[in-house]
Amino acid sequence: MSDTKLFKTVTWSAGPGCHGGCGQKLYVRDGKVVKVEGDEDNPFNQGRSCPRVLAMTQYMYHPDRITQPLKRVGKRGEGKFEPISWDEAFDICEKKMKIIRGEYGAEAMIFAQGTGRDIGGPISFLTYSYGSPNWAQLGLSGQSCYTPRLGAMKAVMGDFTVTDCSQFLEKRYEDPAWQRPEVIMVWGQDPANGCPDAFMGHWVVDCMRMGTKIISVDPRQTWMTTRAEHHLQLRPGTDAALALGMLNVIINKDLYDADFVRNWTHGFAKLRERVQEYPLDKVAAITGVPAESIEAAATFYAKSKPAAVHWGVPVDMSPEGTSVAHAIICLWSVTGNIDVPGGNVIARPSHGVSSYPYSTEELVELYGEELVQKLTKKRIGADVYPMVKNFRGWAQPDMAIDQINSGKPYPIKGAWIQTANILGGQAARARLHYDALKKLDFVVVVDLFHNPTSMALADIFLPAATFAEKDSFRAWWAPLAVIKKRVQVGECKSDWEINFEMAKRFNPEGMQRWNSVEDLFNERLASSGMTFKEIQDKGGWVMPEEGPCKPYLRHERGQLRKDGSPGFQTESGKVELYCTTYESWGLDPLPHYVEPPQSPTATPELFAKYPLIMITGARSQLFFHSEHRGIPWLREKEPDPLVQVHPDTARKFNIYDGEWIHIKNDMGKVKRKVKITRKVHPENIQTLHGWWLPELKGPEPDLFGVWDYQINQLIPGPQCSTSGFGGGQYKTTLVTLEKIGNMGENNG
Ligand SMILES: Nc1nc2c(c(=O)[nH]1)N[C@H]1C(S)=C(S)[C@@H](COP(=O)(O)OP(=O)(O)OC[C@H]3O[C@@H](n4cnc5c(=O)[nH]c(N)nc54)[C@H](O)[C@@H]3O)O[C@H]1N2
Ligand SMILES: Nc1nc2c(c(=O)[nH]1)N[C@H]1C(S)=C(S)[C@@H](COP(=O)(O)OP(=O)(O)OC[C@H]3O[C@@H](n4cnc5c(=O)[nH]c(N)nc54)[C@H](O)[C@@H]3O)O[C@H]1N2
Ligand SMILES: [Mo]
Repeated sequence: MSDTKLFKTVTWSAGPGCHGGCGQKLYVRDGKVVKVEGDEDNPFNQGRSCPRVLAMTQYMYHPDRITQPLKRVGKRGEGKFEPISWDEAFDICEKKMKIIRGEYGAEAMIFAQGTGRDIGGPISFLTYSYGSPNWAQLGLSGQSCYTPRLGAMKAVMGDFTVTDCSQFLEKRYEDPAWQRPEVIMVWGQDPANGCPDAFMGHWVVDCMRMGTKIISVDPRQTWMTTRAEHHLQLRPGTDAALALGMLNVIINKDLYDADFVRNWTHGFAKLRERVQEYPLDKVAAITGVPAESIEAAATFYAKSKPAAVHWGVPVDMSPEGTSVAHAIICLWSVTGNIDVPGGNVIARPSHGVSSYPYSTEELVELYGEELVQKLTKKRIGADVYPMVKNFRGWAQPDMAIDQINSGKPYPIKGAWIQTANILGGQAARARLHYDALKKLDFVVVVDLFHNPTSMALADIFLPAATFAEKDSFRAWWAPLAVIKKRVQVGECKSDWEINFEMAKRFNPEGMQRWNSVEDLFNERLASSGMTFKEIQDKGGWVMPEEGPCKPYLRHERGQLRKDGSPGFQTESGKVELYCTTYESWGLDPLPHYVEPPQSPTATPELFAKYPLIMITGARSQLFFHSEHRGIPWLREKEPDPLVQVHPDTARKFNIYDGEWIHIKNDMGKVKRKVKITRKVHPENIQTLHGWWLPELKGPEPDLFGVWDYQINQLIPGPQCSTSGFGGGQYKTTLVTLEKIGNMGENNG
């Protein structure tokens, strides 16, 4: 392979489709990537890759990949598209979107993204350049992914934290400043499968190898739970009750860190009062976890030093997700595990660079108070929900789709959909989204492959680049890294390039500041003191330097607050167990439990009809949400959409392993193949979301089989959280199982 060149870069986004920032080595021959391997020199992944990265060559050069801009020529949904040039595509988008802006105002365009890949930067840039307030993760009911946890952390402690697996230190586990967590409480997460939120799941496994013990909070059995010291197998959606029960034990048995509580927290007495409402017998009845197990796990967590909590998206998807997150924050706060080595360490983006403006505060830094205030006035949901107004500059997704339907208080006429498969995996109430989005005047989809969303809705399809084909940067959380373009596939362009060009057309005056995308990168990288090129020359990534972006004990050293005094970045300077920010937003200032909207006790009649609680979307390493079903190396490992059913439940429903059945509720029915397993509780079933079959017909009515296999047709809405963020019902929907009857070849 003498003519093969090796390049290093960092993954993020298209390809593996991930939150991670793994260093990868690309082997390039004749302008094509022929192999990808993990970069052992990169401190993030230390040489490791996931199956989806290893299948990159099949992804990049897939025969179905769209490599030229497309224009719809038949009726919408008919599947007739014709290739056009980029100039023509940009011209059409400009013209149509200017008509909408002229007739209805910029707010009539909604800019929809999916999960946090490398998209927050480019899509917010385009949304704000166009002048719309409506940037949204459209369809993600309750914005139930990380936002509730982030909002809660910001309100309660002024900063975000993550489990400390030494990821902020270049020498990693070898660095003497780091200490191994004695315990990691893995709460509603399956780290090794998902690697969510810029955290590499195998770091937990590394710690386990070195001796870390696990407490696992999960309604299922997983690789992690079977290796845990304590497995709390709770009823889905009852996490707040469990956390409050654990706090009850820790506070009443004096297992908390009295010094930390005295010096650094606010409202402990009120929290103590609140947890008295959650005695263990009551909590056991709610959660289904025996009182002795809760007491033992709480005691074990509190007595282990240092200890960390590592949490996942079920926290957000619990009813009142922001309150669940608050309760868990109280756990790590009263035990004094904040920003200590091996605890929940404060996570600031490396070098203060924002590659993805999470919070309103960051938007203000990028776009100025005036613009952000002006847009907030019209943002969907900002007048109703405190978190939408104050924490994150996203439109409230459940209200957004209802507004697209009703046209009130103002009409929505167009959608720019970039990195989101709304109909194929993101949206709860999938049918409602289909009906509503069909009514729009103009829809652009920016993606790499056709999917049910693009097939049903796109007027223009713009082909996006994978990570190997683009320049970008990331600082979520460490290291600060640049992604460097190595190859070109067809005419594909990066999301940054596409949005930069469109932004020029919508805001030519504002765009005079930058001649190129790289100019814009350099401006955003300015706080690092380095340019894109300079970071590239240093090898592509740099670790945090001494200061607010590097651990430990920054609250003691006065590195967190803008005024330079010791403490946390909150009103009181303390961790607000009693949260005055929540109070000022009209929310309960103390954590509390709310029963899921559908449940055996909340809706007994519904439960009589639909006696199983359906958990959806426990992640698989093979697929990222609705992606990768067409990648041979990945699909062959899991060819069919499965539903996990306990043997007792299978007996009750008279179904056998491998049988095709319907999962059903009042919203519809969806096909699944039965996988009998003790990994689920007899009262629950679990199935992966995001299923559509790229090998089936695309044009309507088929849409790649989405109406047969898309589980989100059964997920109800709207969300159920008073803050506006949290409470999508993806893990707590009531369903039943039904035999399909004579289905020919599908019937096993
Ligand atoms: N039932 C159920 N549904 C769920 C969940 C669940 O647990 N259960 N989880 C929810 C959660 S947490 C989330 S975050 C959402 C995620 O929902 P989405 O983010 O919409 O998920 P994907 O299905 O991966 O769709 C992303 C689309 O973007 C394309 N894409 C990937 N990378 C790029 C890129 O770099 N540029 C461009 N332009 N396109 C790209 C992909 O090809 C794909 O079509 O799903 C939610 N849906
Ligand atoms: N390979 C791959 N990686 C991914 C994704 C992907 O699609 N594929 N998606 C990415 C995205 S956007 C996200 S948000 C993350 C999500 O990843 P995680 O945060 O890990 O979330 P899940 O995989 O949905 O669920 C994790 C565990 O929580 C359990 N669980 C289900 N319901 C409950 C509940 O009510 N309470 C508790 N305590 N536990 C519950 C499930 O059984 C499961 O084992 O993964 C990211 N990483
Ligand atoms: Mo997510």
